[in-house]
Amino acid sequence: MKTLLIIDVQNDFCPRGALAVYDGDKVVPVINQIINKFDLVLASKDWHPEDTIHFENWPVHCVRNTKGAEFHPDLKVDKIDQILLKGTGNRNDGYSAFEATNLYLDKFLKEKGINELYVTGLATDYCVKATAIEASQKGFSTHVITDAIKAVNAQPGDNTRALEEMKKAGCNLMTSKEILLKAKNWGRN
Ligand code: VGL
Ligand code: ZN
Repeated sequence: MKTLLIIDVQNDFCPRGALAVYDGDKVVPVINQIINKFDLVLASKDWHPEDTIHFENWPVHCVRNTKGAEFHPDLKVDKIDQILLKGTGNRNDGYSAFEATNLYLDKFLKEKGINELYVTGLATDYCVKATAIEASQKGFSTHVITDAIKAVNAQPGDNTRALEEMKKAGCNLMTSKEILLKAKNWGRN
């Protein structure tokens, strides 16, 4: 089963959001263009309580049940099979989608016999990186779609370093164009 993982494409990470990622919204049309090629689509949400140690390091963002925590309005949400809520506790960051608390992601994927993941979303240097590296470490063949991710870049160079770290961890970096070409052999278009 070809599985797409969409990380945190939420209002607060898009322009005018509380923790806006530069050009964060630009991932939306790219994800929308490939979303139909996958058999299973999982999308995570950063889903924080109002009070969490996470907000010692970040502006308040993606508080559960707020507008900022909703998916970007243009994301094709009707194609999402399962939502993963993460960062839901008061005492952890919950950067990786494997830390989702509404579903045990590792077990969920293994029970379905899924061993390959395609990762997209926000942000490259935090939740995308944490999820992709953990996926690779857990034995999933992990592809990161480089034109479907954007970085916070709190420090210059964070984007480049994140891509390097993911590669080092065994993740395969590819583009949405390559997905569209590959998908022709997946027996569905
Ligand atoms: C994220 C910073 C704080 C992310 C979440 O989704 O990458 N970054 N919380
Ligand atoms: Zn967060």
